[in-house]
Amino acid sequence: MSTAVDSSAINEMARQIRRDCIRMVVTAGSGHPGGAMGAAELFAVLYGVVLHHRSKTDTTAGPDRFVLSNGHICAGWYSALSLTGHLPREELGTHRKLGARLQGHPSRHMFPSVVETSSGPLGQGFSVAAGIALGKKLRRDEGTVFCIVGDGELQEGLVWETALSAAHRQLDNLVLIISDNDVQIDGPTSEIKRVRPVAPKFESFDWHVLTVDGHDVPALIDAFDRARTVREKPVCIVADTVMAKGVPFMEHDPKWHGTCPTPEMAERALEELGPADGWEDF
Ligand SMILES: Cc1ncc(C[n+]2csc(CCOP(=O)(O)OP(=O)(O)O)c2C)c(N)n1
Repeated sequence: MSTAVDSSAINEMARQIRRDCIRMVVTAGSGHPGGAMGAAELFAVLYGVVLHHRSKTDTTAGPDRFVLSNGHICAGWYSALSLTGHLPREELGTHRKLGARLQGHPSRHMFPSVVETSSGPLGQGFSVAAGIALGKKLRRDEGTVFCIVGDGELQEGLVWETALSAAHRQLDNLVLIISDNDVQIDGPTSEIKRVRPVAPKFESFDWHVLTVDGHDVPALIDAFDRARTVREKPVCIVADTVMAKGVPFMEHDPKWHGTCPTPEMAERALEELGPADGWEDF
């Protein structure tokens, strides 16, 4: 159990993830800052508190496993990996560069010791995560498979095939985290193709559902603790998040799904986030 955690350190980690997202996208000249910044506490809590890995260099060695199904928000994931010793900090400057490990969508080919499956085609990562969980069950392996998806991603049919299969197989070693920010690439999810309310949909598919403020670190830690105790059902954590959280002029705006800020905007955004504290910028 993770009760004795200093949540102020995890909040600080989330703030650094947001700074890194802005700087990575601006350094690359393109990318997806908004969803990544909105999921900063999810990455910070997972990598700072929840995930147990035998190896810093090979997280696929278990016992826990992680899949980022909404691969476009990988800037936040790479930042969390760098802040917890899985990557050199300076490698963040190679994001989206040809030949780099830190591709614009996670590449298993380029980074096999961390990326369980390449992701970008929405829905696919979740189905692979469920397959990993089933494999672990069949081998009676310890550990849990954690997978993040976006709310727009829930529009994919594959998500619901996977949800059916995971409940049928009673995959209680699978935890799905939905970053429910009501934003997708072209606008508000509720206007494009409504997926809310999400919790009753997963409940009706026989999942155990927890709903939580996705920026509340103690509440997230508690949800992950509870998720590990559920038996005979997969667990879905519906995390209420804000696109581009932490930078008021970017928050909630679908533009920041996949737009690179100008250098002037980036400067303003970094000012809003406050200076690096405890970590060096890469
Ligand atoms: C199968 C598939 N269809 C379409 C796309 C194009 N696409 C990329 S991201 C995205 C929207 C995803 O929305 P959400 O998961 O809510 O992401 P957020 O805006 O919150 O980052 C779409 C439609 C894709 N990557 N894969």
